[in-house]
Amino acid sequence: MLSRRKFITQTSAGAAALAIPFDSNSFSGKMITGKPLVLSTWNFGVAANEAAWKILSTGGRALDAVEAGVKVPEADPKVTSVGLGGLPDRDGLVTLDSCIMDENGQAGSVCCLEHIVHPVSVARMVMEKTPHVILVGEGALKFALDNGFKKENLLTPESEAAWKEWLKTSKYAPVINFENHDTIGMIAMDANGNLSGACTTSGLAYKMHGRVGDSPIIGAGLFVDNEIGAATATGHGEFVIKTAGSAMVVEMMRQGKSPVEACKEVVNRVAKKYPEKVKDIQVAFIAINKAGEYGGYGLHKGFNYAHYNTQGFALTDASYFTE
Ligand code: SD4
Repeated sequence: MLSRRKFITQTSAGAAALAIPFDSNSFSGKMITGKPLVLSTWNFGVAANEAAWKILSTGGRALDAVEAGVKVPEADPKVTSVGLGGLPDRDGLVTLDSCIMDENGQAGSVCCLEHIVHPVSVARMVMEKTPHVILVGEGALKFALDNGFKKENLLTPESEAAWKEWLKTSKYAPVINFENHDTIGMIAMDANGNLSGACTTSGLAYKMHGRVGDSPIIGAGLFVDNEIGAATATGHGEFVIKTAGSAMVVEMMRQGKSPVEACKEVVNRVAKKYPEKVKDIQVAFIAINKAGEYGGYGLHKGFNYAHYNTQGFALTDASYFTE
C-alpha cells in the first residue's frame, strides 16, 4: 500500500506546492534529482510506480521495473484506457498497442494486438526473441500464443456497455484528459544509471479498427537514449506521431534543455503546426535526463504525472500550453 505519509502532490513540474504534508526534509519546494527514479503518466502512474519501485529500490534493472510497473494498469479492468477493460474500437474489439525500450537501444513493439492482457510483455519478447522491432495484429497474437501467453476476453461488461451507448450516435470525438488517465508511459533510471521505458494503451476509444496510435511507435510514444534521457507521450497519438514526439523531446535534452523545457518545446511545436486542432486535442510528454532531473508538460490543463525516487513519491500537475 502507498504510505500517505510519503505522498505529496505538486502543482507544477519540479516546483512543488505541498498539498499533503511530507514529514521528511525532502521536497521542500525543489526538485529532488538522482537515481533510481521512475516517472509515469497520469494518476494511475502512482500504483504503477510503486510496482516499479520495488525493483528499482532493490538494485533491479530499469527495464524490469518499467515492465512490472505498466503491467499494473494493464491488468486492472477498472482502467478503461489500457489493457484488460480497455474501451474497444468502433467494431467492439479491444486492440492494444505497446512498446518497450532498453538502455542498449533495443526495442520491441506490438500493435493492434487482441486478447492478451499484457501486451508490454509480448513487446519485450519481440525485442528479446526476434530479429524484428514491431509485430502487428494476427502476427503479434500468433507470436504471443506460441510463446505461452493466454488468450483472454478483454472486453468487460462495462466497456461493452459504454461501446453500445456510443453506437447510438457513433460520433468519434476523443475526450481530452479522459477520466484523468489515458495511456501509461513509464520511464525509469536504475541505480546503475541506466534508462528504460515502456508505453501501453488500448488507444483512443472507438477508433477505426486497425488504427495504431503513437504508443507502440518507437520515437513517437516512447524514446530512450541511454546517453541523454528518456521520454514518453500520452494524448492524441496522431499528433505525437506527426511530430516524432518522444524522440524530439530526447533530442531537445541533447541540445541542453531541461526535461520540462524539452517537453514544452515539443508541445509548443504541436500547437504551432496544428493551431486549428489545439482546442480539441491533448498531447503531453514526460521526460527524465541522465542527471535524474524530470518533468512533464501538456498542451492542455489537466495532465498529471507520477514520480517516485529515494525521497518518496508525488503526483504533479504539469504546466500547460492552454486551458
Ligand atoms: C493513442 N496516445 O492511441 C494514445 C492514447 C492516449 O489519450 O494517450 N489517449 O493515441
